[in-house]
Amino acid sequence: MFTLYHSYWSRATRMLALIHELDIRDKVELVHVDLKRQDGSGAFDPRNPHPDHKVPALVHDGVTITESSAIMIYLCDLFPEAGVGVPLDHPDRGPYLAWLVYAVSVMEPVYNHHAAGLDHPILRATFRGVPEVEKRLIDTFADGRDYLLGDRFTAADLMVQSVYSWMREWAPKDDKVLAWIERGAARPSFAWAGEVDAKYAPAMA
Ligand SMILES: N[C@@H](CCC(=O)N[C@@H](CS)C(=O)NCC(=O)O)C(=O)O
Repeated sequence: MFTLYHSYWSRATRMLALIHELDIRDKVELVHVDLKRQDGSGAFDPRNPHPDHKVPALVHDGVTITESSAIMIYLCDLFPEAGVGVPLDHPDRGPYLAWLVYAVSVMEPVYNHHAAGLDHPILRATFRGVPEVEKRLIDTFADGRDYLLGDRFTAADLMVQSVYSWMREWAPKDDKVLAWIERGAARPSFAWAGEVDAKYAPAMA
């Protein structure tokens, strides 16, 4: 059995979408936890097994797994029949892993630095910046492909697109990249994740 610790409008939203894509909603218990949010609201939730009190966290047979990319790779490998992951022996396995890791280890820091107004030679040397992220996406879609790896949707699309879910205005102003983001947002998994979040989110004024 799997337990997913999530919280509304967070990095766990992409994990909700993933379990819909994998068609394993009946195998995953969802536990909504409170979080300390950047607006000062919320608090650490003692039920959350994440060592830093963050989400997402997945517990599988008593083992806690953290980090969005790790959880995505783990679940996609366990449920290959859904076709959302890329198998070990497939030539796309390397690029698939690269996008999943690039999203959280480069894109998120780059946009966080951008949001915080931080620009420093060490940060640029380590992560590069927004222009490099944008160029990578624009170059990838320049050949007219529908998804990061070609003609089929994978968890890599879900992960990379999720970076723009809460920073949509920062998506590259490129028609092909924007069409790819729209394609992802039109998936039933995206709508379902939004519905789950809406059940817990405070009422909008
Ligand atoms: N690298 C982690 C980041 C997780 C993360 O920062 N989650 C945020 C929610 S978007 C959180 O739980 N924040 C609560 C806190 O910082 O205490 C991942 O991708 O899983």
